[in-house]
Amino acid sequence: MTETGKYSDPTAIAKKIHVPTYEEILDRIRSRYPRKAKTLYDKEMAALQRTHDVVISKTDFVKSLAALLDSLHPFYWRLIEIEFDRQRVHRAIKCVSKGRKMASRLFGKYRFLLMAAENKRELLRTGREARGRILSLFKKCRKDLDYLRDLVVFIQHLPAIDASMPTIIVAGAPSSGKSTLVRNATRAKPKVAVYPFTTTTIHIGHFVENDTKIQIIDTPGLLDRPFHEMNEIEKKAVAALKELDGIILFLVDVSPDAYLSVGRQFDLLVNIKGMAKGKPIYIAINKIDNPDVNSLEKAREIARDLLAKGYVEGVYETVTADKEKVYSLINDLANVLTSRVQSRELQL
Ligand SMILES: Nc1nc2c(ncn2[C@@H]2O[C@H](COP(=O)(O)OP(=O)(O)OP(=O)(O)O)[C@@H](O)[C@H]2O)c(=O)[nH]1
Ligand SMILES: [Mg+2]
Repeated sequence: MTETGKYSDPTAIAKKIHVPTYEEILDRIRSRYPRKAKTLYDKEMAALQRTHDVVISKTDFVKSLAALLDSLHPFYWRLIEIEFDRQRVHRAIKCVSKGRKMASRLFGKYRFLLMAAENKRELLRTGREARGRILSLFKKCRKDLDYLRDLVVFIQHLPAIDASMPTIIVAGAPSSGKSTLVRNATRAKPKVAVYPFTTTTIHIGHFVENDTKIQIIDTPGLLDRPFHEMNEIEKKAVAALKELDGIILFLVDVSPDAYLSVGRQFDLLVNIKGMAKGKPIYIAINKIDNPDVNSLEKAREIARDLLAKGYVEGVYETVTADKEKVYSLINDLANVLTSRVQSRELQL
């Protein structure tokens, strides 16, 4: 199975999924409650049938949601797990699925009991009991429905990555110029600002050149601290660095306004190397149009050393604010990616 086939676009699928609240299910049953029926038996039977039909159709979403969750790329799971508990999600799915199964069973049982009811009182009591028991199955899942509803809305807004497309993941400290690079290399327009932590989520742009199409991922800025100290925004960058296939472009800000010192930016690079699961890393020493001379010298020295040791695959110097320089950098990396894809294909 190809990666594309395996991981279809979850946002598009999630947009077709509607998770009702418990109240919505109740309202729907009430709005369709039979008003006219020839006999009390007909009325009770119709009410039972409607209750059953509505709960089953309103919870039909659980099948497509379970299938969607089963097929999610690990990158998406990692983003989801920043805000949702995976076990809780599975418990919620189970509550609804079990409710559906039990509802059908109760429906069969009470249909028979209604037929067998000997008088008006028994008919009314049996009908009420049947509907009550079916509804209570889903009343129990009330919070689960809310949880799944929030999850589906969250998935609807996830970034639409294509796991099979050659990818450059742009990473670095806050304010190092990541979004400026993505803006200048693609048509994506992530926000750029002088203050740190401008980017709060993953953004995707596409660089297209002749037959080559590359995905460029803008990530939130990272600090050189361990995972358990990171905030939710930083964890989104980690999700991309860990789970997406591709190469990492690490920007080092050598301007006098750099948010982290050069030393700390390279400490961050060591952290990233640990997350990268073997993905090639390229350094781009950035903002050389406005360098702090000491920072620039130090960055060059460390980067050269890392390259010599084979710790990183390449070192560039750039100005992300300069469209032409960005173009030439990305074009170069595009060639790296293309030859990487070709050598993989040869191996297969
Ligand atoms: N001098 C100079 N400034 C730049 C360059 N690239 C970006 N900047 C400036 O650096 C600041 C931060 O740029 P962003 O692109 O928002 O940086 P970022 O890495 O996306 O920042 P976060 O999203 O906060 O992590 C902005 O004021 C940019 O105008 C450059 O090549 N040279
Ligand atoms: Mg940014």
